[in-house]
This record gives sequence, C-alpha cells and structure tokens, in this order.
Amino acid sequence: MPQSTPKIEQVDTFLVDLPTIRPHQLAMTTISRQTMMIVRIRTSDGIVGIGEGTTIGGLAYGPESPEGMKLAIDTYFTPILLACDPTRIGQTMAALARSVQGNNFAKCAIETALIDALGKRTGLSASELLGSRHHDRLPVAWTLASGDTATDIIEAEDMLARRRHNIFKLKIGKGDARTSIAHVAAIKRALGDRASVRVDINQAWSVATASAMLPRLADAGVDLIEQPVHFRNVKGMARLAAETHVPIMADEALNGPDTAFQVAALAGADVFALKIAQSGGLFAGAKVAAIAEAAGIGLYGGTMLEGPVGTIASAHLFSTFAKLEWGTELFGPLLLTEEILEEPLDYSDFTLAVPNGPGLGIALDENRLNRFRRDRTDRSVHLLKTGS
Ligand code: MUC
Ligand code: MG
Repeated sequence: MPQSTPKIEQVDTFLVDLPTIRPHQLAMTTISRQTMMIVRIRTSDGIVGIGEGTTIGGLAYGPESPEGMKLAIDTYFTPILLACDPTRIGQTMAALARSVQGNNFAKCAIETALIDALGKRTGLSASELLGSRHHDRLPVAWTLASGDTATDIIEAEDMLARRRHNIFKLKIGKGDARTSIAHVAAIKRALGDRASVRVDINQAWSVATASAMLPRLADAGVDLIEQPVHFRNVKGMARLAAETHVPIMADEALNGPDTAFQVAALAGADVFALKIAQSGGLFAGAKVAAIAEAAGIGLYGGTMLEGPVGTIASAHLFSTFAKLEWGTELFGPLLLTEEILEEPLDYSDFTLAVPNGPGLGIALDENRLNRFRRDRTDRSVHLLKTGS
C-alpha cells in the first residue's frame, strides 16, 4: 500500500545556555558560556529531527545570534516549513532560500533537523544521506585560548598525555602582534614535534602587519595560519598566501559556495576551514568542499564551537570527504561543563568517532537539557528573586 507523504507538524525552538570549562579568548571577544539554539522538527509520521545553531559571543563573531535565529525560525521559517515535504530536503531548503536572505546559521540548523529526521525515517545515518563516509573517526584539534602562555602549555601537555589532542590552534588576534608571536614560539618550543601548532588571527591584522609577522610565525614552527586579515580582503589573503610557504587558511571569508568560489578564483587560501553553519547548511558545505577539491585547496573541518548536535552534524559531513588533509577542530562539546547527550561522544586516540545510528545517531538527554533551557520556569523564578 503506498504510504502518504509525511508533513511537518511542528517546529520547536529553544535556547540552551551552557558554561565553558574556562574563559575562551578570541580576537573579538572572550566567552565563558555558549548559547545553543536547538530546533526540533516533528513530522506527521511521529519522527523528530534535531538541529543546532550556535554562534561565538552572541553577535561578536558574525551577523547571526542564537536569539536572532530563534526569532527568524519562529516568525519566518516555520510558516514556510509547515507547507513543505520533509522528505524533500533540497526542495524545502530552496523554498526557504526564496523567502529568506542570508541567515545561514538558522538555515543550517533547519537542514540538520531535516537530515536527522530523514535518517531516522529511512534507517540511514546522516553521512550516508550526504554521500557515504570515508572515515569513521576524525582527528580533532584543541584550541589553546586561556590568554596565558604557561596555562596553555599545561593544558596542551594534559591533552597529549590523555591522547585527546595533538593538534593545537592558538588564538592570537588579541593584543600586540609581537607579543603574540613570542607566545606562539614558547608553546611550540615546549611541545616540539609532539604536536602540530597552528594560529588563528580572526581577521585582526592588517595586510602590512600580517606580511611582517608571517615569517616570524614560520620561524616559530607554525603549520597553518588562519584568517589573518578582514574577511572581505581576499586579495590581501592572496598576497599573503603568495608570500609565505606556511599555508594560509580561510575561515570567516567563507560564507557558502559563492564566497568559496571567489576565494578559490583569487587564490586567497591554501586551505578552507569549512563550517556547516557559515556555509548555510550541510549540502552547501559539500559544495564548498567540491570547490576546494577542484581548486586544489586543502580541507579542514571547522567549528563555531557548537554543542554536540552541531558538532556531530559537522562530523557526518566531514566524514564524507575523501581527503581531510588538515583534520578537524570538532571539540566544541569538550569546552562545555555539561553533558547533554544520553550517551557521551567518543573522543579518544586524538580523534572523534562518527556515530553509526540513523540520522545524526545521537539523542539529547531531556532532563539535563531542561536544566539549562533559558525558558525553564524555575530559572525565571530564580532570576526574578535574585534580579540577575
Ligand atoms: C574560529 O574562528 O575558528 C573555532 C575554534 C575556536 O576556538 O574558535 C572557533 C572559531
Ligand atoms: Mg577561525
């Protein structure tokens, strides 16, 4: 008997605030908590798909915030979604694209939930729906961003000893560039060949400063230099990439296939830090990867410091890339103090395991999640009482 097409019955969004294990210092902000916008899409055949939209420091990093994503989905996405066929993800995302400009992070959260739902319906994992995987485990970098050299070295030694990470990214966009180089050199000296050390400037330098600092970073033993200049300055990136033998990686410059094509066409990067949210979704992320591959640009699996839902969605996509030369930085859940999954993710042997179950292959622990929901009733009472 032919089965009727399921419908989207409900789109539910809520915010979850989770503290970080320590302050995380970037060029534009220092974060001590992450806010996840979680979306749940319920379909008429009883399936619930989950997605996540997370930013760094509210609006400090880019033009979307978790609160803004919730508003956009509740107000503008949901009426469109309620008229869509959830089994036709491409068609549904095209319907959204016709009525919603930008909002890449919110679109990614919705697409993640649709892929999770389709996987649960068909019994296939998200990676199979995305083209099937090349890898079951992905190398995972850790970001040293305490703001203090000695603390960062202790942290890195601990990660090496526990075989959790042997790739370290240092956030060096804040403060004086020369002091930053001394910080990088001290960490690399301490770790030697036991670890790969990379830096992320988060757009903080001018081309002139970057041009002066790049040879010093090379001398310090840095393996990869991420987004040294403003995201729009692709020609500046191209100049720097031509000047140095240390690979230059684009991050903020990539906002989906169009910008990826521009960066590739102008030779603005040797490596792409591919992020599903910045790309506007997983299928858009796959297109960014195809552009990189065609242009001979290396791939690195980036993060917006998402919690477990966004992290695992990213892992499924990255697992489908034949060549993931630079590994990933899918450590977001490890930066949070709280576990919100029924079964914790498997981070071991310097890698993250890509789950095997249908869809994303993870389940949220509702009790734990409820404790950190911003709209939870006992929290509102607490806030009223304390006035905080
Ligand atoms: C970024 O710019 O790459 C990724 C890792 C991290 O520590 O911050 C993010 C953002
Ligand atoms: Mg970056």
